[in-house]
Amino acid sequence: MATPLTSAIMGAVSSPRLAIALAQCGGLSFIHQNNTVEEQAAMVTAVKRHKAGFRFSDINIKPSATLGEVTILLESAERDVAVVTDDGSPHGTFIGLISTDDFHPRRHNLDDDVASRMRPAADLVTAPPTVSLSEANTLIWDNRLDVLPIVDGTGALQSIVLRRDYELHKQFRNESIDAEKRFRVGAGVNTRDYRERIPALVEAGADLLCIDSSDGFSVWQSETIAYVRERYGDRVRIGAGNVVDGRGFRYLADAGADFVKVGIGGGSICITRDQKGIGRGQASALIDVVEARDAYARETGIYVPLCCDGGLITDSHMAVAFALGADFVMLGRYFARCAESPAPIVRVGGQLFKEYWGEGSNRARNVTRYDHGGGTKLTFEEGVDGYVPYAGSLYDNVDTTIVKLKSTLISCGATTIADFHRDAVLVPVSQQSFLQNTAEIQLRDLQSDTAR
Ligand code: RVP
Repeated sequence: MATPLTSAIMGAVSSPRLAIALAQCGGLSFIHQNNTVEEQAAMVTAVKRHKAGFRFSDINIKPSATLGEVTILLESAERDVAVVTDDGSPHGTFIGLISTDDFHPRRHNLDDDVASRMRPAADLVTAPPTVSLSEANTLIWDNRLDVLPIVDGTGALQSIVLRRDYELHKQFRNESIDAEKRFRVGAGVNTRDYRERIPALVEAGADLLCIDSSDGFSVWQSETIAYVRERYGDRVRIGAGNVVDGRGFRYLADAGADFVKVGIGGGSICITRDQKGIGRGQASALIDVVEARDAYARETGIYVPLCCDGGLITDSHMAVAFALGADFVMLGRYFARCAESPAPIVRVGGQLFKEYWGEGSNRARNVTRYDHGGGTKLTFEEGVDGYVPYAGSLYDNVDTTIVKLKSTLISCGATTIADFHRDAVLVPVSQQSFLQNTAEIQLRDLQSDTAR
C-alpha cells in the first residue's frame, strides 16, 4: 500500500463507494461484516468489479421516481446527472440518464416521472466492460459525452466513466490495484461463521481479511487463523485483534496473524471503558505492543505489522501513532465525515453533518463484535450513535493528510515509515504545554465560530 490508511470495519464507514475512493488514493477499506455472508460478499464483488478509472455509479434512480425526487437526489449529492436503472440500484438494468439539462423545476411538473424526461438507453452511447480506460476516454470525446455508462451483455450497469475520470486517473499514481487492475479491498470476518464467510469473501476476491473484534486475545481468533492456514496456506492473508498489550500481541503472532490491530476503548464512538472498565490509552497500548513486535522480530525474524485503530481524530494523532511504531492506521470517524461514506448527510442549524455510529451501539447491533452471550441482543451498549461535521471529498482529505504526514516525516529526517519509527523522538509533554495547546485550539475554534 502506498498510503498507510485503512477504513474501519464499520457499517457507517466502509461501503463499496468509499472502498473504491480510498483504493484510488492508495489506501484500503475493510468492508464490514455486520451483515449476511451474501451481503458482504456482494459488497466485495462491487469493489472488485471496478477497474481503475471506472467509477461505481452512486447516483441512481428508478424510471418511476418523480422529477421532484431526482431534483432532491441531485441537489443533496451536489451532482448534475443521475443514472436511471430499473430498480434504482447501481447494478440494475440500464434504462437511461437524466441530468439537470433535461428538465427545469419551474418549467416541468415535478410530479411527472423520470421516464418522461430522461434520455433513454437506446439513444445513448454505452460501452461493454471489456473497454479500456483510454478507449472509454476516446468515446467520451468523440461523442461529446459527460458520462459513459458501462453496460454488460445482460443490460446491467457495471460502472460509469465521467469525462474527468481519465484525467483524474492519471493523477492517482498510487492506486491500490491487483494484477488485473481491479481495486484492492479488505473484509472483516468474525470468529463465529468464518467457515462460511471466509470462503465466500475469498471467492468474491477480497485481498485481505481481518478478524473484527474489540477483544482479540482469544482462542477463537487462534482457531480462525488456523482455519485459514489449513485451507489456504499463505495464499489468504488475515489480520487479528484488537489487543492492547504485548501478551495479546504474542498470542496472535504465534497463532500466525499476518498483522495485529491495536486498540480497545479508544474509538471516538466507543464507551467500552466506561461500561466495562476494559481498554487502555491508545499510546500506552501501542508502546507496549510495539516493544513486543520488535522483540518478536528479533527472536523469530518475523516482522508482524501493527495497525493502530481508534481515537485518531487529527492528522497529528496519526503522526504520533506512526512515530510510536504503527505500520498503518485504521480510521472510523475520519472517513465517516467524508462524502463517500455510506451514512446519511444531515443539516443541523445551517451546518452539515454525517451520521456516525459505533458497532456496539443499538443502531448497529453488531453481536459478533460485541457478544454479551445473549444471542442477537445487545444487553448494553458499547458505542454511541452521533454526528460528525461533514468534511467533503475523501480525495481532498486524504491528500492533505498525506502531505502533512510526509512533512512530519521530513521534519524528523525520515523518508520511510521504517526510518520514522527509528528516528522520531517523542518527549513527554508538561501539563503547562498541554494546557497551552488546548487553549490555543479552543481559541482557534472560537475565532472560526465567530467568523462563521
Ligand atoms: P475512530 O477512528 O476513533 O472513530 O475509531 C474507530 C474504531 O473504533 C473502529 O475501527 C473500532 O475498532 C472501534 N469501534 C467501532 N465501534 C465501536 C463501538 O461501538 N464501541 N468501537
